[in-house]
Amino acid sequence: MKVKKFVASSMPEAMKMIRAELGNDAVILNSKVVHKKGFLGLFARKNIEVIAAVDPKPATPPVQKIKEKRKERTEPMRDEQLLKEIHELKATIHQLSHGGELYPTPLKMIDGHLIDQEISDDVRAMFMSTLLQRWYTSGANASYEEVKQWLHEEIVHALSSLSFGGMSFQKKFVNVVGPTGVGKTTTLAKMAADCVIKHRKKAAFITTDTYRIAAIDQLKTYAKILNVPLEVCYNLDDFRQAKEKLASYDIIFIDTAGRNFRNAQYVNDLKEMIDFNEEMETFLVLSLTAKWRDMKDIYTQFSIIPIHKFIFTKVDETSRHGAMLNMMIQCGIGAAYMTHGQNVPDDIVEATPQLVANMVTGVEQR
Ligand SMILES: Nc1nc2c(ncn2[C@@H]2O[C@H](COP(=O)(O)OP(=O)(O)OP(=O)(O)O)[C@@H](O)[C@H]2O)c(=O)[nH]1
Ligand SMILES: [Mg+2]
Repeated sequence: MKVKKFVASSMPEAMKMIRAELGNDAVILNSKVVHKKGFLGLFARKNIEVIAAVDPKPATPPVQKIKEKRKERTEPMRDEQLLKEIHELKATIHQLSHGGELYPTPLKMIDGHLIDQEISDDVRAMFMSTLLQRWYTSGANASYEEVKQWLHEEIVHALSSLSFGGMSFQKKFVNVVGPTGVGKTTTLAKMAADCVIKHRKKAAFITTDTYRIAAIDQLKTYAKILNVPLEVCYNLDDFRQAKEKLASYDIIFIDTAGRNFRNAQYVNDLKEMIDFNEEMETFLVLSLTAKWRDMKDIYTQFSIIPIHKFIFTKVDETSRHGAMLNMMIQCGIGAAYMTHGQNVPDDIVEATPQLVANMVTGVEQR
């Protein structure tokens, strides 16, 4: 880390010097007012002394920078004074991100927006720390709209390392799992329609949902409309037989029964019924109308089977979209699709980090 002291007549002047010498990634470690003595002790001038630092490593996404800085805290540093100042700065940032009251107005408004979107406290603190750093390094005079734009960029950065986009078409089996009534069957029908109509693949359905009488009929209706076969499986033997029978098909869509996710036995039953091998792409379907803490419990329950991506449904039924951001950041799993209505095959879009950022910030960007 390169650390340097700057003395200027005003904060904007100091920021200009810092940007020119250390670049836009520089962070302010400390600032104070100093008095420069004039002739014979007269005409003392007020100046601003700013200590700034920059990490000479190549550009790292800001969210990752925060994580790296946390790691650095444990490493011994030679300069005791610098270490003290960094700790003071961290304490200030922590205080700001937890109190909120001390934020400059545009950041305070952003914090309120994140709370309204039901972003969890730790995810919110992570974004607010990054925004606060950007606020000071950019001259501390950005507007609310500019800070919102930064938030959009930071969300895209934070999600950029996760896997996004629809079916890979690399796996023969596509499987949807999740709690009751989230839209698994409807979403599977939308995905199958896309596969048959747009991608001209030879598709088939398997259902292991034999708990509700109407469940088989529901999928049968979609199979009829799409003119694809449907096999009903009651156990792993049935599943293996269906697999053989449908061997000549390109993609097989598997519907599963929604059960109370609190019952761990349900997820174990799924393992008994479906052969989760490397040919299978499994999506955990979550409704945005659910509480995000419940979503987390659902994920924990389902994590004994390999979950490739999330599908977020019922986006049209809520204006709070923070839950999906919380889930993706905390579980380290991206999203395949978002669904926004009951119409098959229309109400589905492929998920992207930009789309998530658009929904959370309200900033429209492609
Ligand atoms: N508003 C809205 N409704 C949806 C969406 N997706 C599904 N639904 C509706 O949600 C209800 C349940 O959908 P299903 O597809 O049967 O849900 P499921 O997860 O298969 O349900 P179980 O098999 O009983 O666990 C139906 O009325 C669907 O039309 C969506 O994106 N938005
Ligand atoms: Mg269903």
